[in-house]
Amino acid sequence: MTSQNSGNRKSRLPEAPATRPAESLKQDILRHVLYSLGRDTERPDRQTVFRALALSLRDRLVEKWIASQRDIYSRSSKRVYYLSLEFLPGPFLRENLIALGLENEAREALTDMGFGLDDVADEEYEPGLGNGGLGRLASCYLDSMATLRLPAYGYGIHYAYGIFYQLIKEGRQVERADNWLRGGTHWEFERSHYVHPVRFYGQVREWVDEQGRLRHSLENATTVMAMACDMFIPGHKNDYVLNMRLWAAKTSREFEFSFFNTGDYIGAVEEKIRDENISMVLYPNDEAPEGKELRLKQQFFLVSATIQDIVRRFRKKGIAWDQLPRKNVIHLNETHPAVAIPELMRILVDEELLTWEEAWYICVRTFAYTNHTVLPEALEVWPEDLFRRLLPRHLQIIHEINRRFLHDVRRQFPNDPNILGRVSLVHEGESRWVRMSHLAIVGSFSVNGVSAHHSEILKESVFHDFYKIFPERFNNKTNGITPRRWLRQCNPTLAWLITEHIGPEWLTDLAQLKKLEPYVNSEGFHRAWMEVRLRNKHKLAEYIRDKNGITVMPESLFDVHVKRFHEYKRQLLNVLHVIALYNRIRSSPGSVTVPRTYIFGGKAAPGYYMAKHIIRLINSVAYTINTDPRVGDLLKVVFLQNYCVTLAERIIPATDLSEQISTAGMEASGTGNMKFALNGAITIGTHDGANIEIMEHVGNENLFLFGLLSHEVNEMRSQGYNPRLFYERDSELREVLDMIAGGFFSPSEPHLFRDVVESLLNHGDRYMVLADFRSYVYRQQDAANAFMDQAAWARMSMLNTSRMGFFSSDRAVDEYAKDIWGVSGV
Ligand code: TH1
Repeated sequence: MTSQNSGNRKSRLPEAPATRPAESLKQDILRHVLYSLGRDTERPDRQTVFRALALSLRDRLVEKWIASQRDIYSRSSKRVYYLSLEFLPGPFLRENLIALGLENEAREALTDMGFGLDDVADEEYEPGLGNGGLGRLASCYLDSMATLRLPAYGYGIHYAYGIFYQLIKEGRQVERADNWLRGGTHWEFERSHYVHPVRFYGQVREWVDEQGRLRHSLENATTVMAMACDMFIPGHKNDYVLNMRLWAAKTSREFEFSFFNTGDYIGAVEEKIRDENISMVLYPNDEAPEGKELRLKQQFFLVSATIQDIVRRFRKKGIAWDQLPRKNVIHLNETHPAVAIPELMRILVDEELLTWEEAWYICVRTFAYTNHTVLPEALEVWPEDLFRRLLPRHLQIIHEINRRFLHDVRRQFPNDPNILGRVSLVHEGESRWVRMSHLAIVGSFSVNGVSAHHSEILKESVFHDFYKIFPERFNNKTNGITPRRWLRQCNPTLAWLITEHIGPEWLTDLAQLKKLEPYVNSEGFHRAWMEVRLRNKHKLAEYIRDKNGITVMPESLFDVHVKRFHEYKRQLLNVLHVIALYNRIRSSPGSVTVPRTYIFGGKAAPGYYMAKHIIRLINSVAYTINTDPRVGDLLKVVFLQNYCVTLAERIIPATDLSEQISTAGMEASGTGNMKFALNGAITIGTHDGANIEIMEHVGNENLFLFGLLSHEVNEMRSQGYNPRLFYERDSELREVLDMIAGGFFSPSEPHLFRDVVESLLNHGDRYMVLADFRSYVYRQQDAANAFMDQAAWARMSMLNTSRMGFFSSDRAVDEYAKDIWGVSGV
């Protein structure tokens, strides 16, 4: 490494040899096969070649990362710290090749060695360190932060086991541990010398120091070490690389020899193992906190290690603490890392001896918070007792924040005494709970929602009191997705067709897709567009035949519903319609003219009974329909197991109709909706989350919206929603529900799905499935009619793609950078 160049943006670390890039890449691969992996270069297997290629790319990434860090340092830029309990990066190989501009070189190098790039890329097993949209959003944002050259860092947890691997066995979801590290790690650097202590439990000692100050310290704490594991996120062809630092828990007890001296050697080792459990597994609950002690430990573990890193970098500058917010912003992805607020207070007050007022002034200018959900059961709360036991000093600090906050609120709203109970950071009832969203709002200078509609709901209902108190904090940042992964990488032929017509600038300026619009009237472009789409559908059909043994027609309408299973996402509404179509085919052959392939995918939280039951229902319906000879090619239903980023990349480019049918007011944004539309699928969806903005951009005539609006949902509920009325009035719906309840799809266990119907008819149908059924059926008929006119459908498809520019994560991150973070590219 050449140090005389440090700080110079143009500085490159060791010059690459003057050979052809493909040749030098091949030499690197062979070197890694031999020296890093210890294998014979004569006949490496595919997995070995994949790993050697990954290591060769890591070499290039780390060089660029060091140079990027020097740039940030020398410019003394304000830094962004993005804290998230989840990241879902997906497979790295193709993404990194594209970003580094080495795709063709890799293809050539591998061909030389007798391998195909596609086969080698298929060897990669993705890190599933997130549940769904929230974690994937964090990864799209890192990609954009790197492409925009922002001085940013992602911080998360290095779970040894990510989201479970889902198997479907006899129609049921079965969970298997996801041992993503079993093949070794080829993308990251484990920094075993680089550890921070994290302290839990213990008691708070209050004492008075020589200057007469009241001091607080933690005694008898348990210490666990956090070890950094770094992964590199390159910007798109800009030589800039960011770091995603994931913390792995390591025991500190090696240093405690006394432990071993007691003679209980095995006991001591067991304790060591227990410490390392903290980062063992990702909690598999999407939008439903489990309230387990280990989860709170994980949150604090991430926060404590990260804040130590931030403070260490800040101290190196040697400037006053009140400059912290000018030089740093800490972004909280949901409330999961919100304990960062009392942790920074603790460091400033207890360790740096700032006054409370000074410390609070700094905190509130340093943190920003994104809310991702309004589901009441997803709002995170912790039992106060648990908090006190695990983080006694932090609870004291939260109480003091609350005391001062409520004091101010009382003065601001002297005539509304009830507001105090509503906004308190601690819910006081039979039991006491710490409300993490209230903590996050009170401790941040910015609170944003993730779509225009969602941000309005925050202001008008969920956080209305806070909006009255801090109106200036609330803002919207509509989610976005990275076009590098979600078009260029997952749909290379469509990307190529686009680039051929409008050039490659869309990759970093997605609004350029608008330039495609003149071509929607060109017959040649039409044909090429539909050929690419059909080829993608052929590939997916092959995959389905391989994995599920089901033959589907590539020419049929591919109707796709892939996302986490949750009742509010209403996979159940979809399957009710599938059954209605099935009944039409049986009762009046000829009435259904558009052949359809239904594709479902998604995981249910292992403890979420109804979500798992709906997966089982879909598989039972699929079996009945796929084996009924009267149906033939008109209808096929497929459940693809283990939906993940890798699988999404296969499915999305082959989709005609994208199902985004959550109950209005419940999906904060959705990001799958954007991925499908960007790839030319047409949306059938509700007036919810980002669907509304997608409609505004692509045009109402280019998607199919249906169903109640969110205020209608609220009105219907408050007037006393009676789902039975819909059942009684709609004979087609009645037949469908009676079949499910009567065991039509579960002949050997006739009562199996009765509770699904019960939840709709007798338990209030919380998600308004029956209220929206009829308008969904009509809209589905519109979609089928539209599909019959293939030229018109192609036009809609092209217009969707060309008008999706707004939904780039580059646009979203640029808004965060300008409006919230106050940073610009280096
Ligand atoms: C999701 C939201 O459901 C989705 O609408 C949104 O597009 C996405 O976040 C990104 O903004 C959420 N995922 C989680 C996961 C947990 C807790 C809350 C949410 S909200 C664990």
